[in-house]
Amino acid sequence: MPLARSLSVTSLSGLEEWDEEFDLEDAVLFEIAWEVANKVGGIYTVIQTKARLTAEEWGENYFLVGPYVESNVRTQVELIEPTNPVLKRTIDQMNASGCKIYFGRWLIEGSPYVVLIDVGFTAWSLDRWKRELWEHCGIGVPWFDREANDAVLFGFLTAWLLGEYAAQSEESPHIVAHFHEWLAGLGLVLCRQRQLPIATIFTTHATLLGRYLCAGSVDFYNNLAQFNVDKEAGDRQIYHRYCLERAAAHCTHVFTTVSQITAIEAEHLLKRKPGTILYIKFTDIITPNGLNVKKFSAMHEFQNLHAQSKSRIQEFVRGHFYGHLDFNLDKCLFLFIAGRYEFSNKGADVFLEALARLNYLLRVNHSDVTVIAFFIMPARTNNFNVETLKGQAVRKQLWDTAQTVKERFGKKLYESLLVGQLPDVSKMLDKEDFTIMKRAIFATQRQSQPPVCTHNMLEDSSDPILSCVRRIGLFNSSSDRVKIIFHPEFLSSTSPLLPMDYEEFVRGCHLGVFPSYYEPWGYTPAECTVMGIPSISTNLSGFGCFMEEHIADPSAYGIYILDRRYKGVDESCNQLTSFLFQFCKQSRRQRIIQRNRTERLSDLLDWRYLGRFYIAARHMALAKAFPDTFIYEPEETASTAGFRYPRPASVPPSPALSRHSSPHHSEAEDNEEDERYDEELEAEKDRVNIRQPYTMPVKNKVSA
Ligand code: G6P
Ligand code: 1S3
Repeated sequence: MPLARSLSVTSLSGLEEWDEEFDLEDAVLFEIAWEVANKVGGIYTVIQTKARLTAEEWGENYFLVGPYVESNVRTQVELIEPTNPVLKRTIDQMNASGCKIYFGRWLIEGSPYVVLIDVGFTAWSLDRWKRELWEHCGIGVPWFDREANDAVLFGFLTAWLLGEYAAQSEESPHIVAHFHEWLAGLGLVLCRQRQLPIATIFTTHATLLGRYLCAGSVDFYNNLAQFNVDKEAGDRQIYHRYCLERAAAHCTHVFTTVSQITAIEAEHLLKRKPGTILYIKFTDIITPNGLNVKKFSAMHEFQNLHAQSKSRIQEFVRGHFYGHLDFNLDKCLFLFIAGRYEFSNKGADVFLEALARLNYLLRVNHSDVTVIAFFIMPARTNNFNVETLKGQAVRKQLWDTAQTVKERFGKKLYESLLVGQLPDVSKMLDKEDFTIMKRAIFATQRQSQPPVCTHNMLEDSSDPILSCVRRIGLFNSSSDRVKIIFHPEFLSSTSPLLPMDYEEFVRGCHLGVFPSYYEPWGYTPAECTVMGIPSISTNLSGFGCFMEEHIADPSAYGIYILDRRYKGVDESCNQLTSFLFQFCKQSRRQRIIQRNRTERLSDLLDWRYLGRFYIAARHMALAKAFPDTFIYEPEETASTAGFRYPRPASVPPSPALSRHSSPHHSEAEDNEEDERYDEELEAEKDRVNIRQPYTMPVKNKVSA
């Protein structure tokens, strides 16, 4: 019996209500990726956050397929018997033929079903499958590339699974198989080569060659059309991987990627533009990455969370800079960059250079602001360094000392009050108290500067961040207004040093800085946005371009977009320095207003809004693979105008505009300014919450 599945999304402020009813017949969706229940990078976030919405739409007919990794399964998956009888027969049949396939529920929002394949268990088939791959597809995979070997095993096993599912179905099924990234791409190629009745989608989250080329010293975007792709891939010893990726991109019914900029890259490097279907040229379909946006019942709850998390970071800073706390923590701004450690692709090089220039500007302008820039990028280490651990121990000791003296003080005060006397404050602290305190203060004396790096690096002398810090001379000295802390490990709430998880840490910071050169999408600034934390991204990142397209004045909303496309590195560094310097000049009130504006953009990044592009891709694929059953109607394809957040009603929070008329301003003037801002804030809220008409680039509709 046909299943009518509907999805209703009506709660997005300012964005079009979305209420669709469409008939998916008996269609089944398999979504295949190496990062299903297996965190490696950004694709995990895509799949994990999108699962709830996809499960709402496809219900019992949605299956994620990934590799079986025992440690992940132990913590994230509840293994159960397959619920779907066809899938049960499929898995039983494969397990009886020498495979090891598990079925379970992934314990995340939406609790989707997962089919997990133990690729190692079938490694004995590797050589046979490689030969088949060579004979049928002309792709040779060398023995030494372990990741590519896994891709071969995973590819053959997923194609087997899908083929078996089709064979076990009583009536001819309508299967959609959505493959992510080259590691999963071979399954798609084999489905097509074996002519299985499956609608296929391939999403690339970055191109292999793009990532490799950008990491070298290549003027990537100006030469996109000129690269000799085969030679470049061969030179980098990734030709076989490149072939797997390109084959998947060309075999698929629908090819998508996460941003317009990566679509252009794919067109030149993979020789197919995402969204086009062979012969029928549908409009481009880009599937931008979304997030599950958490809504608080109290509108300003996220501001309170910022204050709480900030105070925890301040505690860490107190320890890290012990003996050198000669700056005002209340005037200290926390900046951070985080992600995979690709020094120049992620823009850590530009950030460091801009920090050096900012340090100079803050010093010559006698600013009382101190900037602490955190670099959270995992590198090879052998644990925390002694000096950093000592810092936190000293802080703890000072805290304990203060508590001891406070208790002794309190006891004396209490005794004095008991006998009906006001205490003689000069005698409240005795010699012993002073000894305790002096001893504690002596312990805080330190000969060295506060360390730049929190860990012992294995490649200290050649590490790119540390080498750059040495060159620009930002060593956390007292005269520096910009301090640097390099934490070469992802954050964890169980860390003895900075016991915070990533989300908590981001909430406590003031600004995320992501000046990437190569960034197909970029989750880090998106995560900042939904937490109400302003960020800097670039017009070479998918996120930056997306925000530029949808917001009339991004910087007014705390979305700073650095120009790395039309400017040289030096100019980009200057622009970044200027963004940072302007940010440092904001008052607390301006920062609060800006955070409110940033947080209001969350709906734009919610899967409840962005999920529609995935839906459109699936409909396109169904229509292409099963034209007798499904018709895709690309209505309004000409319009790509889309939604645009208007310029905020009030002036952007520019420091220049908020200066007091006289240096000796009165309290009344202060209050007046506060009231003005509150009114502006209210006006903005009303303005942005008006429902704006939204025109979808493509209208998703499948008629049965
Ligand atoms: C939030 C809190 C305020 C706090 C402010 C600090 O808005 O609700 O109580 O004063 O954060 O902002 P800042 O930008 O200085 O960290
Ligand atoms: C990729 O992960 P990355 O950090 O290596 O995929 C992510 C998810 O689509 C994307 O956000 C990121 O830009 C890509 O680079």
